[in-house]
Amino acid sequence: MTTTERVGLREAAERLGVHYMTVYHYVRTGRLAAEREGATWLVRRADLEALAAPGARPAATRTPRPARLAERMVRGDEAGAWAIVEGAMASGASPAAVYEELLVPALRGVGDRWAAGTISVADEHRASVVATRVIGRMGPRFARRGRARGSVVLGGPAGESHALPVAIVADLLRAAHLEPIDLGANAPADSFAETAAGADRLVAVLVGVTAEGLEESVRETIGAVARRVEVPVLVGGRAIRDRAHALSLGAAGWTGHSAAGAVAAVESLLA
Ligand code: B12
Repeated sequence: MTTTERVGLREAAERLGVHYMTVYHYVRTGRLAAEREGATWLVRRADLEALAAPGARPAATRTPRPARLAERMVRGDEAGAWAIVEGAMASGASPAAVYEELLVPALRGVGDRWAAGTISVADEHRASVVATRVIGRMGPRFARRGRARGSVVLGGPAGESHALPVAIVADLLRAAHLEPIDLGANAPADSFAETAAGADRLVAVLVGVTAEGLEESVRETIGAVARRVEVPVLVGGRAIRDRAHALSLGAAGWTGHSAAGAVAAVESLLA
């Protein structure tokens, strides 16, 4: 058997000298990496050996949660990813902390691994799908009762394919008792303008830019909105270097590089 060969959970339990349910728990909580084939979980021999090594079990427990989540995401293991998120919430993490301290670092870790060439674009896509499903399940937890303090139109401009940062900011805006109108990624300039023109009690339009080289698209978006409504258009996201960069594109302000910063920027308009 080579280190890349895989075994089922019963055999894994025998090799570790623990009960089947213990191994199952290791898999569900992300301590032991596993892949699902139909109804069967398969564990790589190398992962099993690492867990069986003297002193390895406490060390495996110490693997940071974002890294474990990233691993689940790259393997396309939605149930395993959700188990890690649930585990974090069971330990007291708020939905916002799940995004800021777990999901966002995990996504950034996936990007670093892609940039380092250790995972492929296919893995990145697989991870994105799992992240999308996790965000879908998290969404209702951000809902607030009562009338929102105003609405915010947000999205990625034409040419931008990163929708996850937009969805994350939308949920955090909802948690701050604002109504997000999320256009997702690759939204045409006219769609921003049309949606803003029809929005009730609009506070701001947010344009989130993750991919580099979309300056012209951002300028067009801001111009299209300005022709229809008088509302501040704020620009942010990892591809916008600083406030000067945002202002050079015609924005009224910069939302920074964190989702919390984006929410704070809208809050400051309300204040
Ligand atoms: C998932 C992903 C994808 C997915 C997107 C799927 C989806 N449905 O969203 C896919 C596979 C499609 C993709 C495609 C590409 N990607 Co990509 N992708 C990522 C990855 C791994 C995660 C993105 C993410 O969601 N991050 C988590 C978010 C939440 O973190 P964040 O970006 O820091 O976001 C915060 C800020 O934006 C902030 N914020 C502040 N103000 C505001 C305001 C608003 C309105 C918003 C929305 C956000 C915001 O809030 C966010 C939350 O904290 C990143 C790695 C990374 N470091 O993020 C690479 C990354 C962004 N991708 C990258 C690249 C190069 C690409 C591609 C060009 C090539 C490729 N890798 O396939 C293409 C096409 C890009 C294009 N033209 O749009 C680079 C970008 C580098 C650059 N110089 O442009 C990164 C950084 C990977 C890397 N390390 O090199 N990607």
